Amino acid sequence: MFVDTAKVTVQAGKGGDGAVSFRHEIYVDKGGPDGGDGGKGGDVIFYADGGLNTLVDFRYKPELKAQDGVAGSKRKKAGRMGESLRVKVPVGTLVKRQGEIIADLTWSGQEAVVARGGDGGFGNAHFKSSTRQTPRMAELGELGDAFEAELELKLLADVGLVGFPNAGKSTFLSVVTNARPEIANYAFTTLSPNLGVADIDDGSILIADIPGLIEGASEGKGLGDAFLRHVERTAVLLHLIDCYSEDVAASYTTIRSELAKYSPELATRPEVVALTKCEGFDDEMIAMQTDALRSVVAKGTPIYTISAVAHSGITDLLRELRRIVVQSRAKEDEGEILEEYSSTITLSSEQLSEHWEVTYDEQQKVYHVAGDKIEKFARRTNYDQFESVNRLRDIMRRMGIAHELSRSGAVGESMVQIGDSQAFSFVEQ
Ligand SMILES: Nc1nc2c(ncn2[C@@H]2O[C@H](COP(=O)(O)OP(=O)(O)OP(=O)(O)O)[C@@H](O)[C@H]2O)c(=O)[nH]1
Ligand SMILES: [Mg+2]
Repeated sequence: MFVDTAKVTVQAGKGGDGAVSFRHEIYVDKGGPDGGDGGKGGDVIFYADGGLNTLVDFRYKPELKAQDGVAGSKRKKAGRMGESLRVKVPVGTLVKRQGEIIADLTWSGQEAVVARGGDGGFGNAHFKSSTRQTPRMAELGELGDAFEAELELKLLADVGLVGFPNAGKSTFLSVVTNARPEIANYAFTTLSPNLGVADIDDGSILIADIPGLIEGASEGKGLGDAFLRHVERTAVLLHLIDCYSEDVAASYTTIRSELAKYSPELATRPEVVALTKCEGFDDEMIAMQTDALRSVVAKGTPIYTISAVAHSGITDLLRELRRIVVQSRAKEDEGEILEEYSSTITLSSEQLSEHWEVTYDEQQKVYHVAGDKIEKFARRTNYDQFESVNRLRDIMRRMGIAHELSRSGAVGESMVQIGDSQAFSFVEQ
């Protein structure tokens, strides 16, 4: 099992501002208010896609931004909604916000809104009442959610490379994938597992390269067999056998027996065998080595001859590996489908608390009001419009906040600040 991580900034769209406008009609001096509402900002939506298998793409697009909503306009015309940004992520991606899981995308097609677009502001058409015939105020659109999302993906390799040290495992990985493992002409060059994605035809497979095994690995010889856990859930094992080896049959059977000692189940995994470093051998020699192998591998196990250096035999081998991977994953899916559908998205929905609190800052001489709901109203207030600020004062009155401010000593010209919004006088001056 490997863990891939990435950090991306997600930014949902801002809501469009509401409009202030009045109907123009012939013979009517001043028509009623007809300013439309702003459109909602676009969401940032992640959806799981079975065709992706790493988060590597996110290293190159660290900022994911949805479109802003458009402001409302006259004749009660609502602003267009901002377009949501849909982002493809691999199946199995966890999305965290400050360490807390907000989405867990476990099946292909599943989606989660990870950042919500801001609501659009109401236009002045909304604020007409019997006492207010010509409202010269409109709400501002709200800012969209923005935060740094931590993505985490536990990777299951599709193909595990097994073989003696120096067999050419890391070289193979470096030739067929984007991975750049260390390669050298001595045993135990690889000390910890490497992972790479190989593209083949219209798909890709994830290949894990682990340190070489030797006889007695199961008793801790060499680097031991503990690294086999990294290939335990692969769909297929690729045995790489050095064509220069004097006894290829023994090379194969030694590795097989170490696998069986580690886990009898692993020993039943589909296998493909490949003779490596073949570019320097003639056909006769290759046929001899292949025959020797044929006598020990299970019937039906394909044997390939490849050269990583000369890039020969590679495509056919990858195709065969992919065929086995697709086949075996399809079988697994059938077994796991019920479990998958019972998974939940833990994205918390917006629930604003009505609760508020008033505090007085002696130094700044400002009354601070904190509370989810009132802060939301404050964020939507356009402080340049006195009517908008008056509406905010109204809301404070209805919520009992104004009463509390008076009790705490606020007078008409006292300054009040709600959340991080702009400060304003308690009573219109
Ligand atoms: N001639 C030839 N040499 C190769 C080929 N593939 C790998 N080698 C050489 O074989 C040596 C070992 O290669 P590695 O890829 O490091 O082998 P490994 O199996 O990863 O070895 P460990 O990490 O020690 O288990 C290096 O010197 C490679 O250059 C090949 O196709 N042809
Ligand atoms: Mg290696």
